[in-house]
Amino acid sequence: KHTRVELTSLVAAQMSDKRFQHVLRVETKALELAEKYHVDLEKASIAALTHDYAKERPDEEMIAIIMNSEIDNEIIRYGNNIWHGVVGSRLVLKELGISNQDILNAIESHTTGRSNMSELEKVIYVADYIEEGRNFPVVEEARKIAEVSLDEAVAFETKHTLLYLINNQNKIYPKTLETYNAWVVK
Ligand code: DGI
Ligand code: FE
Ligand code: FE
Ligand code: FE
Repeated sequence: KHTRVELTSLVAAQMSDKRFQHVLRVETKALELAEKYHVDLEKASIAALTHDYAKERPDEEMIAIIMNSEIDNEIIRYGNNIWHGVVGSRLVLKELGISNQDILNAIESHTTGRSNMSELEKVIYVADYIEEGRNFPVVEEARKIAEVSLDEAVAFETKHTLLYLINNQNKIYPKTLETYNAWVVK
């Protein structure tokens, strides 16, 4: 088991300084949300620090990992934005020895969400969206909602992510729609 300091240097070695600074801001926000919503602080820290662990792996390596795993090969059509959480949870288990299933699920679901998210998964999903470095139009509103309700913050993020993807004519991953149907539809 790694100390927090060991974990931060293992993560920093996997990415640019810019992305590592994002990771540290996600950790700060995740700890804030975890405290407010009574989620285990150590798990929140570990999940936040590792959530983008695979984001800068070369595409060829990511594709090889997907083809040699039980992951549905259909995911290959969607690109790194969709791969890095799913592949990341496997790499964090194999390379960092982190085996807590709730943490691995939080890494796996951090980009798309899913229908049945644990409180830790919600904390990571929301913290990634509202960390202090983010500055898209609705982020202030998202931060205000997250102060009041974690579930409402998940719903708001899911709706606005889908609106953004549709506006940009991006391909929608089925899990993103699953999350929309579970969290946004009344
Ligand atoms: O890794 P980060 O940049 O910190 O954030 P993230 O992992 O939450 O999201 C990465 C990107 O993935 C973000 O620009 C939104 C995008 N995304 C989320 N759902 C989908 C998606 N992109 C596509 N094409 N389809 C989706 O369903
Ligand atoms: Fe990510
Ligand atoms: Fe996110
Ligand atoms: Fe992130």
